[in-house]
Amino acid sequence: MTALTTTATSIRSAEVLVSSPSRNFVTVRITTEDGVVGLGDATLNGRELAVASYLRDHVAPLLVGRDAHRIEDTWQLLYRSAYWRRGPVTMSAIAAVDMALWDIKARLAGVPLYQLLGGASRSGALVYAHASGSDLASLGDSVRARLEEGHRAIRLQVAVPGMGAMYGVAAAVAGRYAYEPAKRAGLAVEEGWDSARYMRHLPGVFEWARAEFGPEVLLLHDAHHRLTPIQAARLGRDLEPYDLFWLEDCTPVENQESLRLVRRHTTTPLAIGEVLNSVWDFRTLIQEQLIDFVRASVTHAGGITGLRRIFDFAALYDIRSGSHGPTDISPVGMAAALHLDLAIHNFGIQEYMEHQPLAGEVFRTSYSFADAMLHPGDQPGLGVDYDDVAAERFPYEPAYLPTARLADGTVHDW
Ligand code: CS2
Ligand code: MG
Repeated sequence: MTALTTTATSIRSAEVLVSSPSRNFVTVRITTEDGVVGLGDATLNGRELAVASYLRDHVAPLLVGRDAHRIEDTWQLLYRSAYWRRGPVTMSAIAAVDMALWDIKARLAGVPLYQLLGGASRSGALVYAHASGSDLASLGDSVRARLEEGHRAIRLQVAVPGMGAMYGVAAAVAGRYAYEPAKRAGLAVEEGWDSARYMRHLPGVFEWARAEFGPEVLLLHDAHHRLTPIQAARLGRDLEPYDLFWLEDCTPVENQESLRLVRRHTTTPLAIGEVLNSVWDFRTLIQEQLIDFVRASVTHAGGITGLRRIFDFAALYDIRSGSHGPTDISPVGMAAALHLDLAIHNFGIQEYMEHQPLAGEVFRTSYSFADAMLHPGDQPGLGVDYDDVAAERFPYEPAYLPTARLADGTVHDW
C-alpha cells in the first residue's frame, strides 16, 4: 500500500484546533474529500501544545490522502511507525485521530457510533459526579446538590484540617460545581500534603457520609497516587465499613507490583489507570486481578480502538470499566467514552464532571443526562460539532497543574 488513490473517503485535511472556552482543549478535525468531518480529542492537561505540535507537525502530513475508513490500519501505522511508542503525548495524538475516524465512519453509515461498536448493551451509562468541601458542612451541601440533580454515585473529596488547599476540593461549592486543578494564572501553584493527617481524617468523613446519606448512594474517593503501599493497604481496610464503590489511584501507578500488597489487606474495590496509556501498561494490574476497575481515558489511551482493547482484556478477568471523565477530557472525548460505555459488556461507571457553559459555545453536544445516567444521543457519529467562530473568542491560555509539597518542602506526587 504505497501509492494512494484518491477516493471520496480519502482524507483531504487534518487540522489541529486549540481553544480555551473556560479551559484549554485540543481538537483534531479530519475532513474527507467528499466533505465528511470527524472530530477527536487530544487534550493533555498542562501539556496541550506538545500534543498539538505532535499532531500538526508529525501526524497530519501522514494522514492526507489515506482512506478514512482504515481505522485499525491507521492506528497501527501511527503506533508502530513512530518507533518511539506509547506515552501520553503519542497516545493522545493517536487517540484523537482514532476518534475522528470513528466519527467519520459512523457519520457515513448514518448511525450513532455505538451502533458500529456492537450496539447498545444498556439504556445509558451510570455516571459519578464530584462533591467536595472544606469541611463536613460544605461537603454535605455539595453532596445534597448532586443528589438533587439526580446523581446516585458521588465522589467525595474533603479538605484535611491543617493541610491547606488540596487536590479535588472546589474553592466554592455553592451553585454550579466548578473544580479545575489547572491554574491559568501563576504557574507555580503549590498545595500541601501530609499522608498521616489525611489517613486519620478520611475514614471519619465516610462514616459521617454513610450516616448522613444512607447505604444506597454509591460513594467513591480519589487518593490521587499519594500513598505508599502499606498506607494504601491500611486506608482501604479502614474504609471497608463504609462500603466504597471504589478507592481510586491509591499509590503511584508506576510500581504495579505494589498493588499485590494492598490487595492482601483490603477488600475495598480499587480503581486505577488514568495516567496509563495502553493495554500493555495494564498487563500486571489486569492479569493478576489487582484492580476492580480500569480507569483509563479514551483521550490518553489511544482512542476508541485503544481503550476497547484494554476493556476487552479486563473483561477476561471480571474487571469492569470506569472511564476517566474530568473537565480536561473535552466534550468530544466525553462523547467517545459514552459510545463505548453503552456498547461494551463489562461497563462499570463513567466519571462525569460537567464542563462549564462556555465550553458549550464551542462544542455542540448531543449527550443527555437522565436517571443518573448519560446517553450519547442518536445523531450520526459521535454527536459533537465544533464552532470555529465561537472558538476564535477563546485563544489558548497557559495553565499548569499544581505541585504538592510535604511540610519540609519535599515534592510529593500531586
Ligand atoms: C482526576 C483528575 O478525574 C479524576 O479522577 O484524577 O481530576 C485529574 O487530576 C486530572 O485529569 C488531571 O488533569
Ligand atoms: Mg483520578
